Amino acid sequence: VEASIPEPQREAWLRHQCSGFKDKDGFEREVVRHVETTLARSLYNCDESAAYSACALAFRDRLILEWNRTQQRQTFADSKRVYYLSLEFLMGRALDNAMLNVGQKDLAKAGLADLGFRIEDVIQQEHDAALGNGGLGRLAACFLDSLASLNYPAWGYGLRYRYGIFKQEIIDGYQVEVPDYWLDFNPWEFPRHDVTVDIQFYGNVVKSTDGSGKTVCTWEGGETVRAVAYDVPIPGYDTPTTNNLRLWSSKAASGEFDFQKFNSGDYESSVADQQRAETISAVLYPNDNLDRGKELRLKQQYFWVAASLYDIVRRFKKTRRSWKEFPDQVAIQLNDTHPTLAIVELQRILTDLEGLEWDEAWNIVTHTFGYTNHTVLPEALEKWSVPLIQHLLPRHLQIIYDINLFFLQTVERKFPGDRDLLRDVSIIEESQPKMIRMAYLAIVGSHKVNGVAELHSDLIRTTIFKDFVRIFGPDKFTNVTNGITPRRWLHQANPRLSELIASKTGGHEFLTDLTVLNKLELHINDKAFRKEWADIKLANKVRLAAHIKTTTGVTVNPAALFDVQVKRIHEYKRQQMNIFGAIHRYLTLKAMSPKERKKQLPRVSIFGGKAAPGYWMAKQIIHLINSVGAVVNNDPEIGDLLKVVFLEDYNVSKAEMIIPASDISEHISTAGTEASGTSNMKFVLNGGLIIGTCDGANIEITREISEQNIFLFGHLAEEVEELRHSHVYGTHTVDPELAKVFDEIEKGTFGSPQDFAGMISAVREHGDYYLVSDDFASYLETQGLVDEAYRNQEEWVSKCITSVARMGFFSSDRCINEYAEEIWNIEPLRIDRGSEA
Ligand code: 73E
Repeated sequence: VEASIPEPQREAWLRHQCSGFKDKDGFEREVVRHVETTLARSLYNCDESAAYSACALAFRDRLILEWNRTQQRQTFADSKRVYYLSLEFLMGRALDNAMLNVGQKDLAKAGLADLGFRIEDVIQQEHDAALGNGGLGRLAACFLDSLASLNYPAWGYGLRYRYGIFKQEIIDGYQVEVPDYWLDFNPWEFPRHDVTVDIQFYGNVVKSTDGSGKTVCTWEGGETVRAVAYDVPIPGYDTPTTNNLRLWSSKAASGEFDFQKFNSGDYESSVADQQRAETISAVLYPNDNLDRGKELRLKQQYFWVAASLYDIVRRFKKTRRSWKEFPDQVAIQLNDTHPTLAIVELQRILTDLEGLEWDEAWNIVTHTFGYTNHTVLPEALEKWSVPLIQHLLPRHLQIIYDINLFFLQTVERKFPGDRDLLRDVSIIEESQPKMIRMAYLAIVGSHKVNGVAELHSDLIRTTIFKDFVRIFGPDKFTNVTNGITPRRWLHQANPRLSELIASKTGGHEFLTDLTVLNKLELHINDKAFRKEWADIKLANKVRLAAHIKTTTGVTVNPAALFDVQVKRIHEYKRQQMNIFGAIHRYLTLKAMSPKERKKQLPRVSIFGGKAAPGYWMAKQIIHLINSVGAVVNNDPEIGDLLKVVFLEDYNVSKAEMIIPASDISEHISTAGTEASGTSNMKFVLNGGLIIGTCDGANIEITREISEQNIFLFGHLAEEVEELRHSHVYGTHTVDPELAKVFDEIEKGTFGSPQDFAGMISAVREHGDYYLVSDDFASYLETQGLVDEAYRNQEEWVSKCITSVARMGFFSSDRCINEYAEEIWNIEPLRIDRGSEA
């Protein structure tokens, strides 16, 4: 790498090479320098916010040096890279993570203390980077952490939204959305004003013939928008590897204004053009597991995909290799169907712009892409209308039709005369208007398709994609069970537990090899260890209780059983069943004599999660939870026996506080609906047990930790279809215990019954699609078992320790290694430590 600096200048460059801070003194010097110069603040008015900024800048400087070294080394080694395309990266806070990953949190803590700050308070100043909705976006963030920690040459590509997921306020029990403008001060991004790509939209396709008589299609775009790169360094844990997350921001291609319009006095329309361009990357769509088919969303997708591919191709071209080597140098993973246009765009680049023959180009394309499916919910499967694509991307529509034509020809050859099959697997749905089925396009254009947990991968093979298994054979479809990064979800979120584990397993090796946790089972009978384990859980609960008090005003007893359900609000996740269960508990307590009541186990029912702004039923669920809380929490007969709280604005940094404080968490989706779930893994890893259905990764968690340590209930996935059918065509009666709950709601106990009529009628009149009534008895019974088990604290703690010990499989490191081997065919590349380490 050094040899690339010209000889005459090399000595000067090397002599002045930056190296970042080496010790506490150096760190303090950097912080003070940033306060005084970068922030232009005096030391006398340096508040916590300024201390955060300066501390973040000091670490950023360090990261960017390692980032530089990593990028040089990876370019020099010329090895295969993986590109992870995701419309969402739910990163959360970066400072704590950066300090821990470079191994200098203790140093920073001491340094900040010298300067008069508590590190915890400084960390709390940071605004979450919330460029995602839920599990899909957080998975992408965990993957980036693992890719860097395992030294894989990898880049993430996404959009730099000006507004991330909205902030949720609860006002009078209702969700109110507030915009999340997060870019005021973001020390973690580096604008690359020199890295830009002009992206075309609209226009038309012109056909001509080249010198050799071949037909050439040229897309003459109608509108051009400029993509500007912003780079975010991603530090690996305990390694100098620092990968890149490149986020694209949109702006007008013609500079600030259209000067012609501006000079002719047409200020408004020149400003409007600029604003229209900037709108593309303005806001994250706040829908989780729902496709709305909006034109702006399609523009976002193409803008991001086209800029990323241009960048990837540009990097490949610098190696001067032949095109057929492209898949040996580049793997591109599609995080759901959102980036599927990348398949079409690469085919367009190779044929229209680079002059390759169709077949040769298609061979390259299909060997480059892998597609991960994250959901089977029909309302979440993306479809774009043909007229919309025709209007926005006319050349791409032609290419999609050609891809479909060639694909259907191969199907016809394999299954001659099967017209039903052709119709069923066609990328074009013959509806009014015609629709493009993006998942089908993604399957046809990729060499591997994976689901995210075993049950889910089985389901896609046997239901929504079964015809494609017949056509392509079973090997194209595979499973990679999701995982989570133990750095953020154990070491960072639960430092005391992490240290306790380190003390019993012989150091911090479990953070890079999570299977080392199994050593904990050797200490299961160690009294002092068990005591410390229980103390840590209690301390985490005390901290959450304080948060509940300051944010909701409700006093909860840290000795009570903390029952937590935090995730996006969705009918399939069944928060409604949870709150119906809480009402049932309330009614049961009310019906008891005071003497009987005294014997009951106190419980705190904790909810959190955002509803998509247009999701009326989800908002009703939030309102009911808050209304129940208002009654129950103020009932003197009930006292500590039951509290119901809704925590506002659930996000990554709140999760880091809530998850370690849970005794039991709820993962209770209708069987077959939650593809994996990843918070289930986080809760168990933090010494909480779970109550759940046989769905998603719950099944594999059960296999690992054993049935003794999980509370499973409810119908199985294979029973769901028949039950739904019987609701619609048979005689469907509501479970009698659930009927009591409905009666109470309808009596007005929790406010105006009309407010909750939709939730009740969904069960009673509209076929109970999510099987709330069918699973209710089993749910209540299992909650009873939870109470019973919690009474025996010794047993409970044993279950928790055993479960943690057996969670090694669920590291995102294991998961990323599977992708690397089975799908990407890439190898790690170690970066030497710089001179400072
Ligand atoms: O089960 C989760 C899964 O753990 C699934 O619902 C979620 O992905 C997680 C990670 O694999 C998911 N999100 C979406 N689809 N599946 C989605 C769909 C459209 C827009 C935004 C998110």
